[in-house]
Amino acid sequence: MSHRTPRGLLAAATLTVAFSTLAAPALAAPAAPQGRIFMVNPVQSSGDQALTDGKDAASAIPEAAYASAALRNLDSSGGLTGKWAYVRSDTGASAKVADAGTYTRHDDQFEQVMAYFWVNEAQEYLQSLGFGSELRGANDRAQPVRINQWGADNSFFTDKKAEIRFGKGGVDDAEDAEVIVHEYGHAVHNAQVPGFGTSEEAGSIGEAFGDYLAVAVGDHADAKYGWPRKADLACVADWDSTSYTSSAPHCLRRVDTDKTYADKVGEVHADGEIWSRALFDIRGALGARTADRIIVNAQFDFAPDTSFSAAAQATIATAEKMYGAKAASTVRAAFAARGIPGV
Ligand SMILES: [Ca+2]
Ligand SMILES: [Ca+2]
Ligand SMILES: [Ca+2]
Ligand SMILES: [Zn+2]
Repeated sequence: MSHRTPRGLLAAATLTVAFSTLAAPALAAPAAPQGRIFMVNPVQSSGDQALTDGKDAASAIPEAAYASAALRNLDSSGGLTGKWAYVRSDTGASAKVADAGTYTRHDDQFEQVMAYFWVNEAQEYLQSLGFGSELRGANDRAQPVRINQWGADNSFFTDKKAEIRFGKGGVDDAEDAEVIVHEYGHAVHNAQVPGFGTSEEAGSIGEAFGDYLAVAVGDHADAKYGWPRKADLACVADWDSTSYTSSAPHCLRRVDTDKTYADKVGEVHADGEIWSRALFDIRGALGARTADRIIVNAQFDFAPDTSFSAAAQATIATAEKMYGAKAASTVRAAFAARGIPGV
């Protein structure tokens, strides 16, 4: 007995030394800087459908709508440049990381911080699903983002420069994380299949995926950070859309409409709601993680000018390959419910 105690103490002492040696570099690394952001968007997080832009006044949005969150993966430049996002602005001065915790929505720099945070968050979500490690990377590079005065109420992804641009019409577009992540969805699609979206149905799938990814990333972030969500999960861009929708709940689009293939009108945003509802149903049936791994992984196999039918078949085949026949039949049922031909 007597010789055990000293040995035990010695072992404990050795372990303490080992742990402190291991811990030293981690403790020396600086904590990620904090940025002030909206918790997805202020309408969704507050449930207040009466919020309005008020000409970009800071006073139009209560303090409680902001959260402080870590800006991860930044380089050492002091600006919003990092591993997954590269933010530039044509309006106002460039945001400084050192000041990122102080901006209000009235400051041009607030949207820059929002764009950095949410693009990084979206790529981190894809990484957490295995894209870039177990599975092929999906836009796993520094995404160029530009905030631009002259875009009117029109944000877009340009596949020539592979750059996302956010306009400032109505509510500044980059004040709504769902607008940011929607555009990032186009960048993801284009990275997976260069030039994706050359047919009307492929374009609709692109709009649908952007909407779906916006909802998925926001939902993931709400759970991860413990942020409130007081609006329907299926409502996209609750805040940006307050400037162009008259009735509440304010949604740019939804991912839970009853549209089917028979409702096609030949406009990509409208027809995207057929596809996004199928994705939302797959999520409901298989759970977010499994659904999103299938949905994104399948997109590598889409042709740039794919049809709904071919893309649905590719998604069913991916589900079968990754999770087996039962998952495949669940995915098939979601597309069949939308009347997609050939499934
Ligand atoms: Ca603003
Ligand atoms: Ca807007
Ligand atoms: Ca929303
Ligand atoms: Zn779009």
